[in-house]
Amino acid sequence: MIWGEMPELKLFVAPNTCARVPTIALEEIGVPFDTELVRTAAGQQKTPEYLKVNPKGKVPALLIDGEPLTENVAILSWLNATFPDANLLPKTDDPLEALRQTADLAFFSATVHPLVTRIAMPLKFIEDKALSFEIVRPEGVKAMQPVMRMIDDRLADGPWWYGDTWSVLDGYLYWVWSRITGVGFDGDAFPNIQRHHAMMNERPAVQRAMAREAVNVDILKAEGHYVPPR
Ligand SMILES: N[C@@H](CCC(=O)N[C@@H](CS)C(=O)NCC(=O)O)C(=O)O
Repeated sequence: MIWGEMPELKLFVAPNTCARVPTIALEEIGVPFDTELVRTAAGQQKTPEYLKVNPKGKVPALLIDGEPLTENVAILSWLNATFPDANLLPKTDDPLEALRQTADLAFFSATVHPLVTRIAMPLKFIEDKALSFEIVRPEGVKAMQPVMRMIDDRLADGPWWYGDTWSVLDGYLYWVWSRITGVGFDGDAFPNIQRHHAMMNERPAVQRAMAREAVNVDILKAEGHYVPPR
């Protein structure tokens, strides 16, 4: 990437996945970018071709002028550093404060996301379908309660993760909440997160990100590769 020039950006995505978070971030920035659908239900993320992009076989991956960057924490941090005017994270000159923002991203990636997987994709942990829904999912729901309690309490002080200031952490929470409530997580005890979700749905960038996702859902449905949340 030549400094000062607009990089060419391509994001590898799949519907309902955490690739929604950088999609929202890119839409908030307003920079031109392409998305490439990865057919995860057909195992495309494990093909030699895709493993060259992300050897971990996961979405998202961002190609920056053809060079891959993986992991939401890194992708979102790079987008924030490259497009500072978009305020994906609150501006700060304090290195400790900047690391606290990294800690917040890592919290969603390393603590919250694995619990989402237990709730939304329990079959990843145990082959027996009945047991996965009877044991893995309820354990995930139980472990998620204090996490959502903490987030709901935090949102009592302001509509967004950082109070009055929207940030990409709100995009992360948006994806988490859609994913778990989409498979029956009871959100009644978390009114601040529900309000947060409704406010996110009003944001034009979120609507554009969801419209991009809907196009990919239609493609997968037409190909017979779409697995709806269940
Ligand atoms: N730590 C990674 C997690 C990526 C991840 O788990 N992606 C999931 C979708 S949410 C995926 O690609 N799953 C496909 C698979 O595991 O085969 C990140 O934050 O980018």
